[in-house]
Amino acid sequence: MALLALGACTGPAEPPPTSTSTEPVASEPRPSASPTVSLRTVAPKDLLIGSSVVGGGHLSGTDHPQPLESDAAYRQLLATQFATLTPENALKWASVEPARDTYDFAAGDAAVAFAEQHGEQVRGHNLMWHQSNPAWLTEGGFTPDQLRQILHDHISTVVGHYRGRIAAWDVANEIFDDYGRLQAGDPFTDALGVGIVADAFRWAHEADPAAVLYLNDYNVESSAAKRQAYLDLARQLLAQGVPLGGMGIQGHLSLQYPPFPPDFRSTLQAFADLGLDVAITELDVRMALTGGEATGDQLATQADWYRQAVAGCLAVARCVSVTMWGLPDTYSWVPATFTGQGAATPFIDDSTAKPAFDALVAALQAGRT
Ligand code: 9MR
Repeated sequence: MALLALGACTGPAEPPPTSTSTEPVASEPRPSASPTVSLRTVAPKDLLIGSSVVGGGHLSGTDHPQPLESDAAYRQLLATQFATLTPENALKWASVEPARDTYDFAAGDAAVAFAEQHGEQVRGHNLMWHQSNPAWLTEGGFTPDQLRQILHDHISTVVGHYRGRIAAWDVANEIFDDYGRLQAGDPFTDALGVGIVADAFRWAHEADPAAVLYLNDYNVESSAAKRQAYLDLARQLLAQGVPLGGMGIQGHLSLQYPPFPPDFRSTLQAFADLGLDVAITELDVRMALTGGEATGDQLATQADWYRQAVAGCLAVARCVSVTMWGLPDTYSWVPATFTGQGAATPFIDDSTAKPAFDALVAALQAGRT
């Protein structure tokens, strides 16, 4: 099969690596052409390849692009390349319940309808988190009992609204810090302790018994303490009969911290061994940019990291999906969050793929190992 039309060497000459560079030296083609192959077509049937739907909803503090509304090439990219989509912001608390008991499903509905129109699944993100909560919730002075009621009503309403249409939900997002302690700032675990997580899963299950319900976090593959906290919690929840169905490994990786996380695959396997589905839910590989540009060497290393992430998922039978976050680079969350960093996704813009795209195609074509 002649599937790869990417990789022609069209870019400028690379600057020599500096003596302080931590990136491996390699020569690799510069990014080039629009993809002529679809990731979802080359992926094995039992591995869904996905993307977030950037923007969506109305979070204060950041000016989010809304390309699903305004950018036809972006819609084309999402429609042709992926088998699962995750609204990046549209279903967060501040977007979906901006005032108490007042719900705004417009952006979420648009993303879900788009996915359905193109035969794609949807992951719902998220139902409790320490960020992107509305002021009415965080500054409302609610008692623990009131917070319990508020969380119940939110989960029942939001999950119920999409009953049968959202295949998997990130129920509890980033509830532990990198030391394995409860993450401060989540209004619900702050007030009610980790026990509220079990209730959140039960309420989500009542609202949509068919949805697979996930814990979800970053650095699980690199922080042993965080990983252990999740393994312990998952065991407890399962022992109590809580409808926990999966563990989401976000996969926000950085070339500034080489090598590729050595425990990536064994982390997926450890959760699979508990009987859970596992998913890579927010994969991206950011890097420090010199003069706003990635070097060929950086792009080659990035491609290899994308390959390793997908290969890790393919090696674990219960790994069901790999979702990339905030693509293409022009819409990624990274530059606004990490000054001087970016180029984190496999696409420069809506129609220009990078070496990471070739690596994804090759890894997916290799199939399950
Ligand atoms: O990419 C998201 C960005 O657009 C939002 O401003 C930000 C705050 O809501 O959240 C980003 O996505 C995060 C995700 O929801 C949870 N894991 C970390 C992601 C990157 O910060």
